[in-house]
Amino acid sequence: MRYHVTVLGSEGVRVVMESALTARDRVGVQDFVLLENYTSEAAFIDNLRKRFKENLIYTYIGSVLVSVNPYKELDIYSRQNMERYRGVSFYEISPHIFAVSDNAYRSMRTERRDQCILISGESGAGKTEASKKILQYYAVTCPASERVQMVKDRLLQSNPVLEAFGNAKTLRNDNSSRFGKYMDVQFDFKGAPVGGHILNYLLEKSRVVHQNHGERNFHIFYQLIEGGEDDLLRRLGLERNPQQYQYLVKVSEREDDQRGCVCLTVTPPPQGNCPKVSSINDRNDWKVVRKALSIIGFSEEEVEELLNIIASVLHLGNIQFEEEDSGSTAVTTKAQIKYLGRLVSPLNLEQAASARDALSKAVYGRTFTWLVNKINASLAYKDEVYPTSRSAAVIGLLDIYGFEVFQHNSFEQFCINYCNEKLQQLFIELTLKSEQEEYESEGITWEPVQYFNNKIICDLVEEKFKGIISILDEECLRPGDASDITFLEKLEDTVGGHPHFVTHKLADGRVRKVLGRDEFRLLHYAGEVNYSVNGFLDKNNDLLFRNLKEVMCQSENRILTQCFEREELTDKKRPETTATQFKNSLTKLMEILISKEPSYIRCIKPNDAKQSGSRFDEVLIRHQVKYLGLMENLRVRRAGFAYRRRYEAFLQRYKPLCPETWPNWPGQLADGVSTLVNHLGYKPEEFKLGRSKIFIRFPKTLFATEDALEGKKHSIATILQANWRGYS
Ligand code: AOV
Ligand code: MG
Repeated sequence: MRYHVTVLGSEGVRVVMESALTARDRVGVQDFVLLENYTSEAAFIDNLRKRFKENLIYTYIGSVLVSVNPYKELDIYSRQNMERYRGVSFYEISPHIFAVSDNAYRSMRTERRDQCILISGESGAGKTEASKKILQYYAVTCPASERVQMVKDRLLQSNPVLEAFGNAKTLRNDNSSRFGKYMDVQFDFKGAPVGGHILNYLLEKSRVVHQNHGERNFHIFYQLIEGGEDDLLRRLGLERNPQQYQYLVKVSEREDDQRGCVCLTVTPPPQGNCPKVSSINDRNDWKVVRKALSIIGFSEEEVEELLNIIASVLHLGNIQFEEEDSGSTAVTTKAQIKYLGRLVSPLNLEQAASARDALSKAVYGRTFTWLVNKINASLAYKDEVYPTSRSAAVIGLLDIYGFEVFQHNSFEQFCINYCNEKLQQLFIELTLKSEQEEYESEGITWEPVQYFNNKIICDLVEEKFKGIISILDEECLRPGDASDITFLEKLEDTVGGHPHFVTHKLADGRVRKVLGRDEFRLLHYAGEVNYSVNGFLDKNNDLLFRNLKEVMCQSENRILTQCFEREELTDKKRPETTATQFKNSLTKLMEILISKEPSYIRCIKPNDAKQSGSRFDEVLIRHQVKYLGLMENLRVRRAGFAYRRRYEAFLQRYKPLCPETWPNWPGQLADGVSTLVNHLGYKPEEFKLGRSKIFIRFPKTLFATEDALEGKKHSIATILQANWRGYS
């Protein structure tokens, strides 16, 4: 029996009194490239399962980190563990998000190159948690002065604030990001974080006025109502009962209430049931958010004005209308908000309610953007000595809303899933490109691997004139009888034959029953989604009545006056549609990401029940492995070679195994490696020497070398002292 010591995160240094091989059998390999049967999906999933059962949620595919959501707190994110990963070579220690963070940080420092960490995976897979762990890692391990400490605090505290206003419970995730977020952390020449900047993408505003059954509005509403001090609630005119607010009750029930009511002259007490979420403690979260706002630098007055807006949105939602004899509408609710009294234009009930909701959405959406700007101002890098100087380099963190499919999918899911297509495309282009370049620069010949390239789906959505967004915009601009249904018809005419687009109409004129007459289906890289076109035109137009805008411009609330500027009233130019704005912002995002050196974290969701423990739903996981392209990723990465390592690293690790390289090799590194592997008896077909790296074809060659190295160690005491970090 040999003694094998591994550093396995939560368990700290664990002495496994068994052979290295047995350990590998039990906990799998820490890098998929070391799988003997690397083309087998079953072997891949088996490895993932073995590790997941041991709470080893992280595994590499080369430099890509695969992470499986444990749905429970693991003791692997301690300060002590962060220190352990600091400055340690990527492969010398068990896989961890800290290793990826540290690696990006060191690349930034040594190569002076901007980095970005791209986190992808479907809703609930752990992207947002991952991005927070990375930020925490930098906050703890990077050097700090007093001023830097303030920046670190603000960077960290921006998360609870943005999550309060931009996250909500969905059926997929109790803390689902309803906006996309790209955050640059700016570092100075000493490697200290000195500033930050956030770009936000398309907030799902419709949630303010409507949520699907079992979902919630944005967290902040419940936090304020549950946690807000009595005094504050009194000032805001709020009651401590979410059920009192139409925007917080289940919409399906709200609609039930209203069905059959010809005119709503009294405000019926909303009967809906606001879903309580066991994983969320709104009262505690309120305290966290309140403190975070102060740390970021919000004044008491600003917080009060901000909360005033949140309260106003709730009041707005409770405003009811009645039909007058003339057919126009009057506000019947006791005018809780004076400015709404001005809504006297001749609208029918439905139009009045939708104007009210449009106002709520606009107010909330613009306040969210204001919030991001305010946080950015507080994070802005300011060099007091050299006011014009820039930070030395940045690390960008991308955490977007993950791919999502619900029973009912609308414009929001269309945008979210399109965004995920773009990110997947970037992943494909960059991984393929960089792998290809690596083999070329090392002078190694290899067989290119075929990927499913999802560019075809991106084109279907975004292509000029012919893509879905263009067609939607065209319908939005068309005067006359344009409607959601005419949009669908136009789609059928234009992209009906596209292999990734389906409607209820079959080519031979028959009807496909599984799809409604108001639906189209997209065959996304990550799966099929049926979208209902209802509301597409309105959501894309995102218009607000001019008189409502005017009223907002006159508001005394200083945040609102910044959100609704007077110039907007005189601007004759039609604003860009929502989808086009989103498309353009994504194009810019791709440019930003491409200019940086990327690292990847691919998040996987183990089950749909948000359940901890060992629920490893194989069907669900296989699906994700497939669409994330992990098997292709692995094949490209191997391209015939299981393992590669820079000469100096390889020599440093294995030089004790050869008398000529121990303790030091005096000559060229390549010659040293050559001498070493000859001594170890590597056969010519087992390896190749590139320009700066050795490429090893089979995992077993490397395992044999690892075992030989281990054999060199004489006793457990020696091993423990050396704190040997080996393959788990
Ligand atoms: P997402 O960001 O990928 O979904 P989250 O990061 O919000 O998903 O993760 C969902 C939930 O899973 C979290 O609230 C945690 O309870 C749990 N979780 C995720 N990662 C970890 C971890 N490393 N350790 C412990 N628990 C974890 V979305 O924003 O919906 O696309 O849009
Ligand atoms: Mg998220």
